[in-house]
Amino acid sequence: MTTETIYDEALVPAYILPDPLVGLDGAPVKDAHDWRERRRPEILRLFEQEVYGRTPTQAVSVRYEVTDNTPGALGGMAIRKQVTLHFGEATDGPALHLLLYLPSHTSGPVPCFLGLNFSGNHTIHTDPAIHLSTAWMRPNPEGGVVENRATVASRGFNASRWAVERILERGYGVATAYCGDLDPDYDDGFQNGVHPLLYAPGQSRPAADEWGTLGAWAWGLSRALDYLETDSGVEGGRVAVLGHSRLGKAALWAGAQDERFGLVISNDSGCGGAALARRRFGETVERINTTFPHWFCANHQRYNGHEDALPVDQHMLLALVAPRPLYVASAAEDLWADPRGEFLGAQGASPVYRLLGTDGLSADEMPAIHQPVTSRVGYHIRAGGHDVTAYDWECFLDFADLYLL
Ligand code: GTR
Repeated sequence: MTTETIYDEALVPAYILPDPLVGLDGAPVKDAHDWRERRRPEILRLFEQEVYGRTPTQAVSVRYEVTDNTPGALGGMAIRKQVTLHFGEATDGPALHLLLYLPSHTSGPVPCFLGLNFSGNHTIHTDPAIHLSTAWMRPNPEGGVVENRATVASRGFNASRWAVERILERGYGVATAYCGDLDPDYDDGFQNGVHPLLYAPGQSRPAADEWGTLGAWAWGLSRALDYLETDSGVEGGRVAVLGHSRLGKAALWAGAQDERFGLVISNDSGCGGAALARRRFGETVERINTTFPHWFCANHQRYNGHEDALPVDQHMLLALVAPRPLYVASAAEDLWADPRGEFLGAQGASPVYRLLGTDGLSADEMPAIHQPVTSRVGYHIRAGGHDVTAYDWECFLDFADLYLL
């Protein structure tokens, strides 16, 4: 690694952000139509080519297998469903195991939060009826992972990150699936997970401008949404996609590409998520591409140490969500994810929101801790470190009450 990590605002280099409202040819975006027809597709293409890689568009056959449909779960407050999405024709092909809780006390379809989890559905709650994942897991001895597999000791390990009861109480559903079902989180040259299913004949790994692991995770979020749209308990047009950290990056990329998501929430997504790359504060493009060479497309490696050469920055990813509501959450001690860079990302997306006739982020300055900004682009910074807390969920729910309509 060539440079020290920057944790001091005074060391952030001067930079000029690309203007989301000026095309590559230098022509300013004239109006909403021009954004929609010209600049938005251009920005999307740039993120495909230079950052996350292109997502294959060919259809994959998907078979839904309902393995659990239980009213009266969680002491009576929830309907629990577990549905396996089998991709492709092969019986041993990749499959996404979706866990869905819906509130018992509502009648009719409800709005829903959808996000991937890090370590299996069984970690998000102690509910013993959640199927224990049998998939490969990253090493995590404290989390009950033994030889890259979950054990019963993993149950509920990440429950503090999923305010399931609170979400249900407030009238929302919550759906989640393990990211590793889509692509295990290690660099294997894309031989496992869903990539091979979508290779062209004779292809054995993605081209330099084709999807990496974040792309596969985002693709899976859209497949999960396909299912949720068919579930009579869920209001298909009111699904919020969210994610924490690497899964926040995936949620943003999913929300940018798939406009069916009615609300997009990033929690501590940092570098490659909501934080501006050009600030080089905390994690940098070079660091992330070195530690996680499989997350982005191969072309992204060109920008290691050359952030200014990127034709985009992350505010433009956020702008792709416009005019849909967007919420960015940071944590004060999570300097690796650059909270200020995340705030500036949200702010930088705002001109696009305004062009489209809505408000963007209403704050000119970063708000104080625990002072959420609730304009159509929302933002908060809370005390503490890299995590998803009850406070974060309370803010997401308040924001969803306002905008996931
Ligand atoms: C870190 C990585 C971050 C973030 C985080 C996480 O190691 O550098 O970009 O994604 O992991 O996912 O918790």
